[in-house]
Amino acid sequence: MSKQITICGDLHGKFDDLLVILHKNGLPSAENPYIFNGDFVDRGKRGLEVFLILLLCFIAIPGAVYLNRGNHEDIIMNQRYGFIREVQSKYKKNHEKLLKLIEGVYRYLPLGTIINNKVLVVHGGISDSTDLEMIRSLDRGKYASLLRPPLSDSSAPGSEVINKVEWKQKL
Ligand SMILES: [Mn+2]
Repeated sequence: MSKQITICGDLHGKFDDLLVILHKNGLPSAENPYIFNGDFVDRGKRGLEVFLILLLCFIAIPGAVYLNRGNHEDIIMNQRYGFIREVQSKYKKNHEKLLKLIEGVYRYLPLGTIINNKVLVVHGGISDSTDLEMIRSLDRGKYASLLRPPLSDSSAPGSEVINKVEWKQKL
């Protein structure tokens, strides 16, 4: 088990900042793990590079990197804050396919990381009305965007209400 863990927030497409952090604080490893606490993309020019390097670390170095979903890991946010334009300009032919894949990855990013069963790290913090048990029980793959509630996939009475209550917990 590592002695320390580094929590890093809101890179927002600043690839140079990521490199400086890794240079000064050391490359991610099981002994030097990082939590990247969401908002990898939008605003900066190199969101794709940031996100791909983080995903690569996640896959290539087990236990080195934990990735939380921020409010910008959301395809509708990306339309407003620049990441869609970035991907379109870098991948003129394949941007649609790539963005579909990215949307799929967003759905499976966890909302939070728990350190030593004591500290919960989430991008937006929690409020008085946050129901941690409900968050634990969420099927996170259901949510492509926090800005639009999911369509109810059941015609059972009340199912849409439940979905909206669940969805609100994520805001
Ligand atoms: Mn942010």
